[in-house]
Amino acid sequence: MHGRAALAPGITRIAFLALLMTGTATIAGSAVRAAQGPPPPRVIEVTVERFEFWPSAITIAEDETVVLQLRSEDTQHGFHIVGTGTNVTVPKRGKGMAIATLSGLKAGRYTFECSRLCGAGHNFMRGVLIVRAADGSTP
Ligand SMILES: [Cu+2]
Repeated sequence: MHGRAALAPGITRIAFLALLMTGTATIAGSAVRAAQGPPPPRVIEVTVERFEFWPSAITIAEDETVVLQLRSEDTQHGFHIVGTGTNVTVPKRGKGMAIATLSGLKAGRYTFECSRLCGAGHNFMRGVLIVRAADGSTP
């Protein structure tokens, strides 16, 4: 116990220094990005499980780019926004996530649904995407 305790301070100091340097590099990177272009898109996390999406209502703005990160809590599912080209497979729990980037959608209400057969309630697995118009009104 005593032997280990004597070693620890040195290791901790090196780890802290490395952390400090990494942190500095990250902050510098963000500053450069901010000066060069628009802020990164908004990320919305969506949980998918039999037989629902959460949140089941998502609101975005017409001129906004949004990244949806979809994770399953059980089996494989799909995420399809009816009337758009968005249709991704959401891997089963623990196997990662699906990414759907939304941009350039016209104002309106879109239905999204599961597009991979996942069980008895599959056909009821739906939600709504509301795209607000540029003037802020909701269709
Ligand atoms: Cu399904």
